[in-house]
Amino acid sequence: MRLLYSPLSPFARKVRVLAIEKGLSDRFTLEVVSPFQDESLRAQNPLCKVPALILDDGEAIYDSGVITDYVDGLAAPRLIPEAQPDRRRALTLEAAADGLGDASVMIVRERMRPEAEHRQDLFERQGRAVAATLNLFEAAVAEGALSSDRFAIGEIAVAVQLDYQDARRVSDWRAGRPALANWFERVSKRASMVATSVTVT
Ligand SMILES: N[C@@H](CCC(=O)N[C@@H](CS)C(=O)NCC(=O)O)C(=O)O
Repeated sequence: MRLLYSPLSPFARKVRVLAIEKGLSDRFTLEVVSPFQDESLRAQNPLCKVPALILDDGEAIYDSGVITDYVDGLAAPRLIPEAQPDRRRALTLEAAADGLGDASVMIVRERMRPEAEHRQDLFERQGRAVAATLNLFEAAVAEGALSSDRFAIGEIAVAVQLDYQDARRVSDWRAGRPALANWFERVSKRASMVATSVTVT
């Protein structure tokens, strides 16, 4: 299988971390693609986004949630719970984390535009989404919904997005969120997180 990814994409990193946690990383060849520069990606994913996974028979699957679902089904241990209510809770956590990523990518792209053209309404609306999801994660740590005892789909999705906040300096997310900061400090030391981390200079 070929995983088309960009090193900084938190969505692609979610897939890579899950594959490492499951001991499946040697089943993939990794191919770096620049979604904003390489239009050839559109032949595999009409949205021209990473990640995209190309199966051995050439079938392309996306987006990251579909890929993690497929990869999780390849081998035990299951990192996406199969039984309710754990399944919907884990997938809702993943959806919140992915939404944090979408809002953050919008902010980062907007910042790259000339300052005079910056859309303050975009910063405000997406900034509210970022702050509210981070607050939800702070509460989730306190309630045990974000666990230190397991590193399953919800935890993986949140961890990669928190690191993206740092990499792209999206927000000062640790301020006022001590439980989340402590939780991240612990999970970011996992081999899967270290192996996939990228420093932006
Ligand atoms: N919902 C998608 C989001 C993927 C995504 O937004 N990827 C970004 C990179 S971080 C991308 O490829 N963006 C290109 C674009 O928006 O045109 C997923 O979970 O896979």
